[in-house]
This record gives sequence, structure tokens and C-alpha cells, in this order.
Amino acid sequence: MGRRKRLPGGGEGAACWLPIGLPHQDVQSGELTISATEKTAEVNTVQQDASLKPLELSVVLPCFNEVANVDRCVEVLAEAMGSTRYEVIFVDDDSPDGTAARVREIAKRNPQVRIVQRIGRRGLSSAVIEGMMASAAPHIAVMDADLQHDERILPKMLRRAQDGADVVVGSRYIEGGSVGEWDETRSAMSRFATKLSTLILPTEVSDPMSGFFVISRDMMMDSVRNTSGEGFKILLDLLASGPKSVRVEEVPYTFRTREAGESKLDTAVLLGYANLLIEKTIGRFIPARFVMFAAVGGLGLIVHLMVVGLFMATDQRFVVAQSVATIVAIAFNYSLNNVLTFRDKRLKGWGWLRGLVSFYVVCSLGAASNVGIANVVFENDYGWWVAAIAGVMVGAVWNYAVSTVVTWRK
Ligand SMILES: Nc1nc2c(ncn2[C@@H]2O[C@H](COP(=O)(O)OP(=O)(O)O)[C@@H](O)[C@H]2O)c(=O)[nH]1
Ligand SMILES: [Mg+2]
Repeated sequence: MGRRKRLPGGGEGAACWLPIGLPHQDVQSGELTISATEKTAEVNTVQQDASLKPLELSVVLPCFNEVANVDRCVEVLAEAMGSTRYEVIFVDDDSPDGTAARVREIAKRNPQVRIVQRIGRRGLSSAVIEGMMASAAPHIAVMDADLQHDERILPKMLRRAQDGADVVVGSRYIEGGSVGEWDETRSAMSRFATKLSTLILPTEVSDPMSGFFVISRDMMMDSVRNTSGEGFKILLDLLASGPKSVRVEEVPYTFRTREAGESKLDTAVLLGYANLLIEKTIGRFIPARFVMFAAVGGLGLIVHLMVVGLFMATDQRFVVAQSVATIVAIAFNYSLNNVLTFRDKRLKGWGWLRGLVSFYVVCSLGAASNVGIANVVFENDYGWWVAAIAGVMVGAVWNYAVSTVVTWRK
């Protein structure tokens, strides 16, 4: 249904409502009038520059505290892209250094440039997704806003995509590419993360961790609704969430050293990566959060055994050893779950203490249901190990479900 507009001039009885957008006969004068939307369409046509070529590429640049780099980004893109018609979309997460304000200054004089400024949000992948969704060209380039990616290969990447590749990746790991001046630790971490990523990838890609790629809008739309949107690795997320057979090509480049601003890669980013891997593997069947919770539980069991061993070695009574170990292991699980499993609802200060107490209560009830269920199973003539596993599983699901709504209820 179109919006409706009241015709002027009509008295109460003559007033009528018509959808905007259709030419219509004025009830009183009998003249044919043109509606508001038609007039707007006319103005838009006049405002459009007929000499403009259609938009070929949207460049999405996620940025956080990159005020020192954004001007240069726009300049180097202009040098690299020549006569190609492109738009530039910066996606900023309300950086305290005034990145968004700086981009707006640039945009006042350069109509190619736009800013998406997100308030109260953080995250590289979700920033890229929002930038892509705000763009218009048939191909989208994603690139860091810190000048580490070599924009000079963009025209070649675009050409390959226009020739039919679904995704063209800027690669540091094929002949002709390099990670530049990374130290051994960072290189080793990146190599390891790349190896792990083959677990969830449908296609072979030498540098799936790259934040530099061109993707066709069709491919993006086919996968974007399935992405987890978490963490740093948007290319991996898109590839793992899209159709099985896609044409991926790679163009080599050398990763440059950051000249201004700081890297945002930290432990939270690494955790986000672990979460993405879980979500795209076992996470299809079991919630990723539960997998993390269970893994923490496994570590807690090791802590428990270590404490019992320590007490037994100093000739304490078993019941003392077991009690202390239980208290320690629950506190250990609570702390680790607070920073890993429920890091988005992380408790601090008094909330942390209150959370610990509630987690003790939840786990005590979990232990009771564990023993209760195990007993019933055992008495029904199943083997002791079947009974024990059933008990542990019921206890774990209970602890997870109840602590989600009681301890980390935010
Ligand atoms: N919008 C947004 N951009 C981010 C965020 N984290 C990092 N970036 C940007 O993503 C790009 C890559 O980040 P960077 O810290 O350089 O990662 P590194 O190159 O792996 O050290 C840079 O342009 C950052 O400004 C974020 O949370 N939100
Ligand atoms: Mg960087």
C-alpha cells in the first residue's frame, strides 16, 4: 500500500484519500495532477550526472582509532583506482580519537567517501558486514584502514572478480606475497591459525585469515545471513557460511608495517577466533557456548584431581582433599567461564562475588542431580560407567542452563 495524501481544497464531504505516486483527477477542478513522488523522481533525474559511469566497486574500511590514517587511505585509493568508479565506506565504532569526525571532514569535499559510525558496538567482522550492507556496487573490497594492505593490487583483484571469481583474496602466502616484518611469534601464530581454519573451509585458500579481499555482491548475499559476525576473521566467516563450491582466486601482496596508530589484535580477538571455529564445526549441532562451558568443565576436572593429589600427598584425609578440591574447582570454573564462555556478560566487582555465590549454589544442585540420575540409571542395571556418564551429562547441562539464566543473566 502506498502512503496516502489528503487532497487540498476539498470540504469535509469532498475530502478523499489517494495513494501517492498515481496521477489523479482533482475532485473539484477536474485537472490532472502529479503526485509528490513523481516530482521527487523528476528532481532526482535532473540531479544525476549523466556523465557518471556506473559504480564498479565499494571499498569497505573498518576502522578503530585510525584518525592518523584515514586521509592517507583515501589518497592512496584514488591513486590506485584511476578511472574506476568506486565508493569508500569507513565503518567506525565510535573511536575516542575522533576518526569518524575526520572522515566526515573528508566526506564534505569528497562525495565518494561515507562514514558509518556505530555507537556502543565493537567488532571488526560485524563492522565489515554493516559496511557491506550499506554499499551499492556489484563488487565489494574489504581492506584495513591502517595502510597495511597494498591497495595497488586492487584493480587486478577487481578485474579477476569481474571475470567471474566469487572471491579474490589478497594473499601473503602465495608466490610473490609476504607477511613483511612480522616477528617469529606473530608469524607462527598466524600459520597455526591458518592451519586450524582448514577445518571449516569448503575451498582451499592460502590466506583465509586475510582481511583484504574483493567479493561479489551475489556471493556476499548468499553467505552473509549465516555468518557468525564475531571476531576478526570476516573472510573466513563468509567462506565458511557460503555455498560449497565457490571460485576463489588469490593475488599476492606484501603486508606492510603499520606506521601510525596501534594494532587491536589481543586475547579477546584470539578467543573470538576460537569461538568462530567452534561455531562453524560442532556449533552446528550444539551451541558454541555450551561447547566452551564443557571444555572449561574438563579443565576444572584436571584442577580438581591436582588438588586432591596434592592433599593426599601431604597425608590429609580423603574427605578433606575432595571437599577442598571441589571448592577450588568450582571457583576455577567460575572464573574461567566468566572471561571465556560468558565474556559478553562478564561480571565485575560485587557482581563477580554475587555470581560466584550463585554459581556455587547452581553447581551444588547440579551435583545432586548428577548423583541422583546416575543412581537411577545404575539401579536399572546399566553398567557403572554408563550411569556415571549419564550423571555427568545431566549435571553439565543443568549447570549450563541454570547458570546462563541465574549467574550470567544480563
Ligand atoms: N570498526 C572497527 N574496526 C576495527 C575494530 N578492530 C580493529 N578494527 C580495524 O580493523 C583493521 C585491522 O585491525 P588491526 O588492529 O590493524 O589488526 P592487525 O593488522 O591484525 O594488527 C584496522 O583498520 C582497525 O582499525 C573494531 O572493533 N571495530
Ligand atoms: Mg593492521
